Amino acid sequence: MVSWNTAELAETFRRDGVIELGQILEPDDVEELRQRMDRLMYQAPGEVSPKVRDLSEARGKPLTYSVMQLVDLWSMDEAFDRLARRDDILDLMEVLLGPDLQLFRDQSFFKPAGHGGEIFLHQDNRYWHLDPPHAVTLWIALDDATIANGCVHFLKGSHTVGRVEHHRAMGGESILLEAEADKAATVPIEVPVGHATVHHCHLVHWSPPNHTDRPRRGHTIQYMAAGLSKDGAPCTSYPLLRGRLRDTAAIA
Ligand SMILES: O=C(O)CCC(=O)C(=O)O
Repeated sequence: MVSWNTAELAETFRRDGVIELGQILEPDDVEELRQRMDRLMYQAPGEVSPKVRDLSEARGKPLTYSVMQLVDLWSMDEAFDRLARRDDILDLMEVLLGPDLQLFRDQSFFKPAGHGGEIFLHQDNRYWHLDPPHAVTLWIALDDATIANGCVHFLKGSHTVGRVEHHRAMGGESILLEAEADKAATVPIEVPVGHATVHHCHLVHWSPPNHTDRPRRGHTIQYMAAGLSKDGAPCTSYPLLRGRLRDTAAIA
């Protein structure tokens, strides 16, 4: 259990759209989660599970798995489920999002040693279409995340400007989108192993390739205020973590 100065964190979150939480996992927890993540990502040594998506996929190019994404680990593994429901984390989420909370999803991002690729500049909600955009990502480092191995870079304050235009990255060849925003103004936040950050779903961010001989594993959990809609449909089927489901009008 970690206890934070939540008033200070909430103030920084409102201003910057991103906060640093410090250490939230003990070394033993990190080791256990790494092993479980690796077992979910690989069905046999060197053989990527069919559930893994290759975010480095580009039209007409063979898959390289330079950025591996696995979604909803909480539904496949009890340790990830326990992590998503941790009381101290939910207490903090209540401060940021209000008393009624749902789990939108969790997802792991794995940039392999040597050839980990880029995640282009984007707003998360450009992919998710949550309305209103009352959702955040808890980003937990399962390896030291550094500039050299692809830590996340943020455009602080950009969560306040609403939706930003996006286009398909790599001249239209990538499966990923790229935001029309000032990449040069983004700042890296290096995250030591076991530490975490939280960012708003409208905050513009990206992460560079992994040029090191070490993997970069990040596990993320997406929390939302209860009662949002996604693609116009109410989010009624997502796990309720705290409070109750109200309608969207009560949150806005
Ligand atoms: O882990 C990364 O490199 C990027 C993750 C990301 O885009 C996110 O958590 O929203």
